[in-house]
Amino acid sequence: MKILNYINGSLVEPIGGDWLDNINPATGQKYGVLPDSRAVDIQEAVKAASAAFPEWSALTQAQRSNYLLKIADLIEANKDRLALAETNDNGKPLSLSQRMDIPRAADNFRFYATAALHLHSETYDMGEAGFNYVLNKPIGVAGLISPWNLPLYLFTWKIAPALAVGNTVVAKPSEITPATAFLLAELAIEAELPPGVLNIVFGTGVHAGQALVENPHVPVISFTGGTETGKTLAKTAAPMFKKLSLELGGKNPNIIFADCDYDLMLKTTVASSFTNQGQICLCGSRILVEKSLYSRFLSDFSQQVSAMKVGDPLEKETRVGAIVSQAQYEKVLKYLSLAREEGGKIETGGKPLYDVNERCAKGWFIAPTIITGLGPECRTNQEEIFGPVVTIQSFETEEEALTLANDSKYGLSATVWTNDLKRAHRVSAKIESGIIWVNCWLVRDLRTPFGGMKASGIGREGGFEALKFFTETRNICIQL
Ligand code: TXE
Repeated sequence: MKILNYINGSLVEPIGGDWLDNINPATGQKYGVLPDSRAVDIQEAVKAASAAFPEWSALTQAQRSNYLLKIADLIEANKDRLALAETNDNGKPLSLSQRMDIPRAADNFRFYATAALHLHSETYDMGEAGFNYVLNKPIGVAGLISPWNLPLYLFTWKIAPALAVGNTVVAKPSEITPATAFLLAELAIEAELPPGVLNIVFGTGVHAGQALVENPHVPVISFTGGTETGKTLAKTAAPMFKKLSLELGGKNPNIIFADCDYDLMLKTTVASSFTNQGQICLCGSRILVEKSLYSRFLSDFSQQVSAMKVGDPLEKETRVGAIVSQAQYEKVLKYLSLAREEGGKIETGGKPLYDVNERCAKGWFIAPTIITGLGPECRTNQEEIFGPVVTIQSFETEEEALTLANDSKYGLSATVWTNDLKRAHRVSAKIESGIIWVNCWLVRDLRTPFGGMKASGIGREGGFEALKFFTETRNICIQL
């Protein structure tokens, strides 16, 4: 697959003629190329987006929404092609791409196309003094940067709200998983989206990403990725007074009380620990179990995890696919060595797998891993590993559970398992996370605000928050 930039409605090569290899992590083999775009490519895209902004922002909300609904329909009509591209790029099981990533990409466009029709404003009658009203207007060119773990899902989650309320867009997907973004560009052309409204530029963070963030004609930036990268990005954007949303890493607690619905908890905990090879910022990587339940849980959980099929992402029985890149693979293996050095006990997994099948002989696979015997202060429990690795710690009291849960620089999501209604509310309100699931995981309602606290980022995506993020308000006061 030769991926091209999508600028001003056309598919074009990088101006400087630099290319990157696109690698399939399941086979470890190159299967395409993508532009290694530089500032000059970003400038062309920003120019096109700026030129398209007046007309796009002047359309009625219904006219813009119709374009987004068309794209949603095209995503659904091309779901098999998109799911295969997602899996070839990311290494996740094809069944997961089909079940989660691609349907959610269509939902993102459909949700924001319709939500934007209901974005309300405010007016206040001040009697003699006159009246106040608030105008929500699009900002201009939105710079959107997305990561490799849920490529099309997170890419469209930024593009849809930004376009819906009238901004034009320059979007840069992760260079590690570019394929579905390229297919989305082809669908935008098929939807006859006016040239320059959406521009997709491929390349690395240090070149294309950095150029987008520092471009003076891009007043709003939405980023999802690593916390360290978020810091770099904020350093560039802050002195330019850009509007900034940062969705960063997480090290999420999964708190299990003894009175939980055990079978539901066990089944869901396997999923919340290892879905997408544990490469979802919402995975529950720190499992905290009430002492009285610890031995039973450890035995049952270990047994279920060691039975998970780690395999070729194209095979339908596969539950755990390939790690997204050689760099991420080596990063996770380094953390497994660190866990051993810190005194951790590997209950299951803890090693790379080489004998997946012939096609995947050179792919990057790691057995889902459970580690016990580590305290909250160690690096294994403090740092985001972002792979198929969880630790288990036990607690005796609710206060101890909360202390362990909040002992993290991150604050993205948390899961609480209990059938005690009062405790569910009490504990949830004290957890320092932006998203809390009780007796479930990854149950998402697109109307809700999504985001973390502490080192997990700033700002909120999702729901009307995302639409408001991509607008700026004018408060107009009129004396009668
Ligand atoms: O993210 P990066 P990576 C975590 C996870 C992972 C770590 C790094 O722990 O191991 O982040 O992952 C672009 N200016 N998460 O390397 O580097 C880059 O090209 C502008 C959690 O994928 O943050 C890519 O498009 N852009 C996260 C995007 O930023 C820059 C999901 C993300 O890349 C840039 C993924 C720069 N200076 C990883 N440097 C989550 N919260 O879901 C890089 N980029």
